[in-house]
Amino acid sequence: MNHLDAVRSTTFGQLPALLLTAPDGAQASITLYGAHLISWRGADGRERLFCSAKSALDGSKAIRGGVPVIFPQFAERGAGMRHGFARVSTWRAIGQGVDDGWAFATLALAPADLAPAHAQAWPHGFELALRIAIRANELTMRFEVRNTGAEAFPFAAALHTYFLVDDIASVRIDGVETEELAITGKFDRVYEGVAPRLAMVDGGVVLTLRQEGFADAVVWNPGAEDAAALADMADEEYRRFVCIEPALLDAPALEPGQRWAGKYHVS
Ligand code: TA6
Repeated sequence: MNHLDAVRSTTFGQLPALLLTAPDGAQASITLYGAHLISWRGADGRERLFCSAKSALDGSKAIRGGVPVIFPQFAERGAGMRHGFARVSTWRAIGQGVDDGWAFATLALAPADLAPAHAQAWPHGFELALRIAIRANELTMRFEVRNTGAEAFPFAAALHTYFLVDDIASVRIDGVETEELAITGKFDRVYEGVAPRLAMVDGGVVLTLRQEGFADAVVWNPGAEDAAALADMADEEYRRFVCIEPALLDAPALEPGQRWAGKYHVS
């Protein structure tokens, strides 16, 4: 494969997107809207990310599935918009290519990229960079936050990953609790200070999840009732995913000129 074919411009729904293809055949799609990793297939050809059949794919609402980037606020833990503006802003592609067999793309977001209402509501100087790379059956994401302004700002960050599973009833998660965790209904829990290595077991598939810089993790599945109440999720779709999210929920304020970076590796 020609390296020029490693990253192609495409569309996902109505959204401009990048299609990454590693030399070994691993593939990923990333929309500029949200810098949202929407599909990831390892070299084994298996899709690993869930995306709802009812998700908006036109930029009118955050995508329901894939890996929403949560910044600068997690959920309703703050006075700003729920889960922050990063997932509903259009990022810029600033780098792409192949490095040591990894196909990668880097996307960036700064205040000038924001809708005026978002920039007004969060008036800080910042630069975000998200680098997504794939090779074989591995995915890495590196999320960097830089304070380019004159004042410190508090922030939270998360990669709200929706893993595609065969059946939520048979999923087991290792590393968040003292015993293996099974999801038997609606589940929404924040784990502060988690082990840097977690595992998700779904039938015969074991995904190893490693995080660095992200001190916390969140596990979520809406269960039948909450899923039915979500306009952008089909009633039975809650069976097909679990969100396991590397997160940083109580970071110290980022001082002017400082940067924070979190890494996530799935294999
Ligand atoms: O990460 C878990 C969570 O905060 C849940 O409480 C749940 O509602 C989910 O995120 C989805 O949030 P959203 O704003 O995308 O509907």
